[in-house]
Amino acid sequence: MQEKVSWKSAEELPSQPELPDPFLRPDGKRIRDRREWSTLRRHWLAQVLCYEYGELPPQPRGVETQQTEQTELGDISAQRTELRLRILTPVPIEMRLTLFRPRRRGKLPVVVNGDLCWGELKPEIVQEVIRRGYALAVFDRTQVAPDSAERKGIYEAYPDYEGGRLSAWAWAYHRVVDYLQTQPDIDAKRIAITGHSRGGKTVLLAGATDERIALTAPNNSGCGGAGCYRHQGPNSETIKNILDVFPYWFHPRFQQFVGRVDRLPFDQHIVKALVAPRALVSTEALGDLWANPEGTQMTYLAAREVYRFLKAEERIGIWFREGEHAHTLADWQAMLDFADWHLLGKPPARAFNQLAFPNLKPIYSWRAP
Ligand code: GTR
Repeated sequence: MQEKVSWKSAEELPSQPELPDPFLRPDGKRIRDRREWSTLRRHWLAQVLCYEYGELPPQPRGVETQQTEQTELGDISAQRTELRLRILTPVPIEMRLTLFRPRRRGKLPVVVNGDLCWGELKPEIVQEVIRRGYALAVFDRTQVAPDSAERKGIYEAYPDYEGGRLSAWAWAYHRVVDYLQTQPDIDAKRIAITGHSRGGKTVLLAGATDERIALTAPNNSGCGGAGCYRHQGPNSETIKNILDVFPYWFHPRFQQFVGRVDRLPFDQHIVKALVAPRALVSTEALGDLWANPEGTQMTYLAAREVYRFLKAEERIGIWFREGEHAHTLADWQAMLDFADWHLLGKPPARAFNQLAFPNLKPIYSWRAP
């Protein structure tokens, strides 16, 4: 059940220059017992949706599918299926989905990516996912809501809908999960989602809001994603920067935190903590300063306190590479190593707790109880 927030304006909210303590209940007491987390999690979820992204659209009546084409990919021993999803909202929404399945026995773990709006995935990425035994579902999130202020798609289905594009796109991921769960050859307990940049922000939100997702992997997601608002590394994107250009990605209520980030009741470490104890890895690029790699390390360390509290410390990871803003094969390989470890039970192929900024001081004084 979704909690309702009687929201306050930024002036009424207390100033919190430190990262807010995720273990602090609204009544001012800190939780001590793991069993108390699920109630507190619901509180944080409601806060995050209320002040930042807006609620996700309502559940549709269902999702219908139509298969349009099937091809054998002999070279990589896989099958490619083209589908059309028809999402049964008051005005139905059509979305294209491409599903690659490796030719293997048994139920398949699957990776979902909604960035088809930027073009097909490179063949070497598809090949790598397949080679490791995962199915791959690729779709275009902008078919649910365009990446502009235009109120098309979901906004025609629900004309009063107030959530921003990130919420609408996260909802699109959930509809792909609805479909995958009906597929007998897909392992519904091993669904991973990944996306880049604005697609990475989407993925973090989608993972935070749907417990059917086993692994959440935002790439270079920065501001509005895995980056911290209260710690901005050099030349990183601020709330003002992002809202000047992309106000429609967020709920209009977020605007009031421009220049008043200390009034925001949470920060992005809490969005990460909503995923806990499910697996979460963010892949980052050291040359992508706009996406705030320093601030992403900050949210990793802070959210790890929640994972530690839930006895799942290893299930949150971070991985940095050299280079610029992109979703490279190296990022996919890091994500797949994390998936092999946490979804398939293989020994970890690399470390996911290595800090790029070992001297960065935490901007919070609390720790896991
Ligand atoms: C930028 C935006 C970033 C990031 C990026 C992208 O213009 O400021 O937050 O989302 O676009 O999606 O590539």
